[in-house]
Amino acid sequence: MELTKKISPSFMCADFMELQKCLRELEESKAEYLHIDVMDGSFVPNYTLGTDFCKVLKKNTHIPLDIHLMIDSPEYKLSWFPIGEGDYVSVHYESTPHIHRALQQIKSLGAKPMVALNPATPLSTLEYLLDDIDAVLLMTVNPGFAGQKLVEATLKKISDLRQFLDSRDRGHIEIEVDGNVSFENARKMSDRGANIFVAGSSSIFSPSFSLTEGIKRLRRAIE
Ligand code: S6P
Ligand code: MG
Repeated sequence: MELTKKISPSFMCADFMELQKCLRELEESKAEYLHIDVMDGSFVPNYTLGTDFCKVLKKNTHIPLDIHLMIDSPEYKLSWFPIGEGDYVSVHYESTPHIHRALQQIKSLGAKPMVALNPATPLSTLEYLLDDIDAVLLMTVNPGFAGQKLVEATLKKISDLRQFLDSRDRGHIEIEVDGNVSFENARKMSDRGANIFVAGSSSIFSPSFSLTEGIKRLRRAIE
């Protein structure tokens, strides 16, 4: 099954003094999602965007949100977010003993559940979750910061995941990649079966060209 290739710009990489301009440019460039990184200083060693930021975005754009929760025990906090039909919400397998419950709650809020895996977390963790997810987010760096270098072993993990899903008759489950998705790495990731690309400081958010140009270049790399 050929899945549509989509781009999800990472808002933690945007110029915070120019957010409105950035949003309009992403709308015009037809970005498919807005990737919002939420960190709690515990599951990952950093703080970033939060519930109020998501609410403002939700009110001001029609682009669906792609909320990446890097927080402990997300199942207790999902109702704090403005999520609904068309949005993706990802929760980390490593962040809770109740991953199944968290995914079910995302579904009950009307959004699409996605499970996220750190670079070293094996694919076997997905075996009993396949009926509960629309996508898998593969971290291709360790979560917590933008601007990191690719963990090379995750390239093979993308092909392994595609095969894992296809061999279990789950060709419809999407694969999102997040971390150092440069133009060059994006091509390799696309060839291996990824179809949602989190675009950050290593691709579209650059001082050398506009966001519009960045999205064009990234589309050329993944098609
Ligand atoms: C990292 C976070 C990511 C980053 C993105 C940055 O913990 O989940 O979504 O924002 O990876 O992109 P780049 O190109 O700077 O690695
Ligand atoms: Mg992310």
